[in-house]
Amino acid sequence: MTRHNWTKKEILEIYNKPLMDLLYDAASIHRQYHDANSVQVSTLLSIKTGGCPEDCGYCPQAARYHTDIEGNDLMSVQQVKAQALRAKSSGSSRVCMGAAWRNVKDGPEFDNVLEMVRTINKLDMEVCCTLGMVTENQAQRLAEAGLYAYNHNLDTSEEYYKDVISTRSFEDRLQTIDNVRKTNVTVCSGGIIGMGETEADRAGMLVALSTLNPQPESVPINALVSVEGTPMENEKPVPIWDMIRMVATTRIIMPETQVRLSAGRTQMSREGQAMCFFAGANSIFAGDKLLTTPNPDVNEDMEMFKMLGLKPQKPFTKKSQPKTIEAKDSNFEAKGEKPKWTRPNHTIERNLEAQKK
Ligand code: SAM
Ligand code: DTB
Ligand code: SF4
Repeated sequence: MTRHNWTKKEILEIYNKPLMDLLYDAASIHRQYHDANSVQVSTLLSIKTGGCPEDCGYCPQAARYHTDIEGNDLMSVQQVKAQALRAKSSGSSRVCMGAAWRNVKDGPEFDNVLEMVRTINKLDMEVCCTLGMVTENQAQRLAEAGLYAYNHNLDTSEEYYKDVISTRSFEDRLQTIDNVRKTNVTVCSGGIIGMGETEADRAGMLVALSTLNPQPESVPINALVSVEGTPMENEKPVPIWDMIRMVATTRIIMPETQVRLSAGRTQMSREGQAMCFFAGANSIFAGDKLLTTPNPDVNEDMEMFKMLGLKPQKPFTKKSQPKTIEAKDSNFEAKGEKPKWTRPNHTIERNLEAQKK
């Protein structure tokens, strides 16, 4: 049974169980709800890279930090189609398109993204977007284009959020998730560990995710990729044990969810990743690049799958394929809304220092 009233205390108790008990419990639940030998494989595509106005302390794409990434304007629909076909031929069932935007703005760029969604859905692949904050109307337009999932991470606990980002609030994130929930699009929301947060913060984030009703269909657990020039450049790598515990705890409290072993896999051994799959992780990002940072090569991943006897999951295994409605038949007009997302603008010393450097 899926519970929506998990408390921080209960979650911390699970997280800190003796490891063998935790693994046994998580693997048992995993097998009740999922095929334990099947893993959903997504390919990330950064359709608009860098130059973002936000100050997320972990992110190499924030314009204010001096990182070594190559920024790009919005890709064309043809470029996206070519990349999606490559992803499909290498075994991916989903394409996740990321844009370094604070929020979606109605206009020609969003119209192009909608066309990208239509194009990929017609290739019979699951389409996911992560474009920042969206209004309900924008979420509806994405839904009618055929979007399968929208990714919008809570990233950490409500308390620690204020130490990570000053240009938007935790509440804004919840509002966007709520806007997506009003449509048929599935919700993908998770977070990052290794940003200097406490175990209580990790549990706090899991409270926020697991008490959503319905719970997100997909929960990515990222290990921070610390990038030079960002405020978090000196954070220590996350121990694999923390990743395993976080995956196992997520699996136990969100039994139906696809738990994604996300950023940070280049630092993990195959044995470490195998323990994460055993603990309930059943999706990954494949392809040698995440959005801007490295990821294991797809051939290496397929070798690992072979060794572990894992199979890539077929598209639309969990939910049927959405229908694409063409732009000319759309039921939703662009509203040109200017929503009042908050700008808390509090001071985060390490973000200010990174900006000055
Ligand atoms: N701009 C949109 C937003 O913030 O929602 C979409 C793109 S943003 C890069 C998507 C997610 O990537 C973030 O919410 C964060 O969880 C993750 N991410 C970004 N930089 C990361 C890093 N250095 N390490 C791990 N995860 C990271
Ligand atoms: C998610 O939770 N992780 C992905 C995806 N959703 C968009 C992004 C990871 C980004 C890692 C840093 C980078 O490559 O820029
Ligand atoms: Fe911008 Fe998203 Fe990076 Fe934050 S995480 S700086 S919103 S691209």
